[in-house]
Amino acid sequence: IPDDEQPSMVVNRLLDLIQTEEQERYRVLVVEDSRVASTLICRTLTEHGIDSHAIADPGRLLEVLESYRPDLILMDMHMPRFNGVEATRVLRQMSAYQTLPIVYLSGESNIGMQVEALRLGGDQFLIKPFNPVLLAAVVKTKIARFRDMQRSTRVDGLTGLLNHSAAKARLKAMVESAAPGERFTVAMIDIDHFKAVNDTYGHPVGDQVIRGLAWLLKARLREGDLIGRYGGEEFIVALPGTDPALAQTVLDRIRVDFAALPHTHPGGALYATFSAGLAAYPTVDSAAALTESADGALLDAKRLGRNRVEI
Ligand code: GH3
Ligand code: MG
Ligand code: MG
Ligand code: MG
Ligand code: MG
Repeated sequence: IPDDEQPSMVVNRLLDLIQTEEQERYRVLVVEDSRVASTLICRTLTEHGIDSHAIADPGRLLEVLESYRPDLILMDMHMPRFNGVEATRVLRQMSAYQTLPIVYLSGESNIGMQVEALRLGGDQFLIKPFNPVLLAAVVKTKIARFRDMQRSTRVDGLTGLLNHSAAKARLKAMVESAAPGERFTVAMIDIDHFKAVNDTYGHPVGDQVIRGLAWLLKARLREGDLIGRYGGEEFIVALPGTDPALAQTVLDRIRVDFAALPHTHPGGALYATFSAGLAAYPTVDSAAALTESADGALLDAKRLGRNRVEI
């Protein structure tokens, strides 16, 4: 790979490969007091398909982080009102920004200062004037890894659904951001007599049953619906804009199809069922009360004989 200013086709191709499967474009916040520098940085990022937003005053950092939600910060070091290193140190004390990639892009050539900047929370140090290809590569690779890491803390490994804490957080956000008059229904779903499946066919076959239900839920529900694996063989679902009667119809169809879904095991196929309980927002108006109420309805469904959906 040549290291002159003109990137070869090979280098450009390598860069393109870094961001291929992501649907959401990468977002970079540029903190830079020089207008000339920030224009050049943002143009370079745009040329590589990366969105950016520039601020000259780190005093606005927290407010802009909230609204723009960048995947990475490109941080200048020396700015009139505030120091980039100080800003970074402050961000690292906030739980929300502990792992956000922060890359310095500064004219500071003193190695001691650079090391200190990294020690206080920076992830990498790039020097001005910058090489545009190196800048794009650093930004893309850092963001790709950051997104992978964020994803792995939210997603359940067996099913690919949101895990317990991510599903809970999503439900809480649904309640907090609900507009007046908005409604949705929450369902707690639990596979029936699942212990017997494990005891009879073994844990790996039990896992396949769990994955089967996860697949069916993903296939049948909409893009904006919340689907999470709440516990071992328990799932949580929330259907925006859906009243309990409609949610019951939707889940009843899934229930019937799940009961007919064969799960193969070495000796043939087994069939499983689930029970579900529903709770409706805003009749029930907090995330905790919604899961509790849906859990109560689930218990009713179990008592009433299982393989049914109760409100
Ligand atoms: P019920 O109809 O009342 O829900 O009966 P159940 O047997 O499904 O209820 P219970 O909650 O007692 O059993 C759930 C079982 O799920 C117990 C646990 O060993 C099993 N389990 C939990 N997580 C997993 C998992 O990830 N994989 C497998 N294969 N089994 C799991
Ligand atoms: Mg500066
Ligand atoms: Mg259970
Ligand atoms: Mg149980
Ligand atoms: Mg169960």
